[in-house]
Amino acid sequence: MSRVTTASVAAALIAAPLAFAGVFAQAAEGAAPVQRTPAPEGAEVYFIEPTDGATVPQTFTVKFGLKNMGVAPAGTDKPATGHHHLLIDQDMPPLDQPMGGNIMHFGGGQTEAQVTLDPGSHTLQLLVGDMNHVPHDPPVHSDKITVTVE
Ligand SMILES: [Cu+2]
Repeated sequence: MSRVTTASVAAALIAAPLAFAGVFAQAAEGAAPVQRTPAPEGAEVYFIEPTDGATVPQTFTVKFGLKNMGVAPAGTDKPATGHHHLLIDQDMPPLDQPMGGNIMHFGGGQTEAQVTLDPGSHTLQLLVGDMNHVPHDPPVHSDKITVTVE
């Protein structure tokens, strides 16, 4: 099992605006499908680092790249924008509801993060969410990459 340090998660949570708390409440009440935001034409999210197959130390920096759309903090109602989400050792979440607390949100508009993982093999994947943390339609996500943590 992988583990994200409390520090990393806390950083992501602190950076997220208050709207984030509302998402948890909403998710707890039962996830009704919500309106999805159309993805901008040609939108693409990818890892600047690490690269697929890289060997990394236990604490390492993940840099998010985004093409043909902009980064905006969660809650920002602006066309062709979204914020980053990092999926660690998991598959894509349901696409018709806000992403939950098991996913790292970068609702402050961050474009990189420090992540600490247990030694071993781990997968990483990026998924952009709209102002309400819902994946765009079609979803803007990276390839799932694998890193080896020393
Ligand atoms: Cu989010």
